[in-house]
Amino acid sequence: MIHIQNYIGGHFVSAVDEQTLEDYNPATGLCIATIPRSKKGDVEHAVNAAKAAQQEWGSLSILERANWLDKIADALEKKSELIATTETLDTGKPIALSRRVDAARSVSNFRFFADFSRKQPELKFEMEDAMNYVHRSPIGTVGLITPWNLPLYLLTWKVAPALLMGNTIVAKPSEFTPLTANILAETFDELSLPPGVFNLVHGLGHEVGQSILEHEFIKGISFTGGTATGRIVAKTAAPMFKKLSLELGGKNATIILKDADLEIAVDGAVRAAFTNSGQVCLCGSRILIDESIAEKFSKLFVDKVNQIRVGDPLDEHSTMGSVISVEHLEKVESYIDLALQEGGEILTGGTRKSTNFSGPNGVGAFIRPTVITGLPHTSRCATEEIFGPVVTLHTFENELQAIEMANHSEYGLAGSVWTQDIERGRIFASQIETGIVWVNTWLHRDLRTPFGGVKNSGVGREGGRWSLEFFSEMTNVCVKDTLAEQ
Ligand code: TXE
Repeated sequence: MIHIQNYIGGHFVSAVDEQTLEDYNPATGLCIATIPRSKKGDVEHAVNAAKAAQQEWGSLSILERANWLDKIADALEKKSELIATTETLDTGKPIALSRRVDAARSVSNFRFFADFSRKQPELKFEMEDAMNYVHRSPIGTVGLITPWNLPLYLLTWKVAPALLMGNTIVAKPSEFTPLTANILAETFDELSLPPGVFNLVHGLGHEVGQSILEHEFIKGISFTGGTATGRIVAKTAAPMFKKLSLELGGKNATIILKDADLEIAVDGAVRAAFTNSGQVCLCGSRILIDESIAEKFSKLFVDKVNQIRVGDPLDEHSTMGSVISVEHLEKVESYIDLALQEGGEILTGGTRKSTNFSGPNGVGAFIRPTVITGLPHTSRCATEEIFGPVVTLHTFENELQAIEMANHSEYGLAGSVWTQDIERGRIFASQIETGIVWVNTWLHRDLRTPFGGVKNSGVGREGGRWSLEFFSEMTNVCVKDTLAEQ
């Protein structure tokens, strides 16, 4: 059992009122850590530390800060195995996934933004008799609030550009997954990042999270989490004219066109459906299939799903671990029960009760990957975000209907299209109302591209220059060429 502390002003400290929360390993049900149950007073301390550090950090050149990002990347890379193991203990995700995705991407987030910043041309616009220079400066102190599905991956996705652009930070990870954020704070401490540049406060969303949103000195909020919470964030921060970036939920369609290479499409659809037990906002949780190939695709898909090894997350051969908590598992199971009430048919998987499955060691939040068919694409299971290893299959008669079905969603984050005619795929993809569409692939990421959603999936984009723009303020300096008049 480890006792995590906040990291404020370069010191590890308890919450002001010494209150704590317990952190559990969802695969074993055991308490593995305690964290501070921070509140408003802790946020005040963190903001004061950030204020004190702002001038010095903000006055460094972007190249000096880029060098800092490289140093952080190097230090995190040396801790990759520790990060992967810790992430697996905190989330229940398979160790192979923690290594390949969470630990690796936490390093590349810092390295990418360091390199990317060195290639940015000076932003200027020439007139006949004047030159406009666009100057970027820090926002100041920013609040970064992150979820439990990809804890360090998503925290570093925000921390790297925020630091690069000269901001100071008050960060709050999910209370379900505090451990790797603590490793990040330890790394900053070891590197002697100037005290107050990065501050980490742990605790409950509606307590310390809300206090971050409400603090007048925090000038920008970058939030990733559920749509419902996103509404609270927007309602609190918008009237204070804070800069706001919201990456919220999704209900993404995987669309199988009739000329798809079935082997490739099945592989891709299974990855998109069940990676991280379906707990990725980009997961393909509804699969739309051309009716002419539906029977063949469904059989191949179910056979592939049945090869998924739900096991001990620390076992390198496990391809699926537990979900984040028993409470979340019960929410997922409630949708499986609802699907049956709505007339759906389970092709494989089901609740723990119906499959008599309780996981590799008889405890923990484990459930088999579940495939449901026979539901209309307008059903609750096909339109609400379940955020677990559950997908629904639907058929369409033609591409127009497929686009209508794909766009029949309050969400608009991502999607994927599978076809052997890539030009047709690209044109088809451009009609899907989301922020991201992959053609013949999924979660293939170029960090320079804009990342984010529309509708209830969020507001704004991060990634590449969009992150640099979000985490800075621009001043346009227009210089008149007085000689031009003579
Ligand atoms: O997100 P929450 P959770 C979806 C998914 C999941 C649902 C809830 O549907 O079931 O969101 O997941 C903090 N003021 N996604 O619980 O509740 C909270 O402490 C300030 C999609 O993780 O939104 C945590 O740090 N902060 C998502 C963060 O917000 C508040 C990934 C996210 O918590 C707060 C994860 C408040 N009032 C879940 N209330 C994605 N898009 O990737 C909570 N928080």
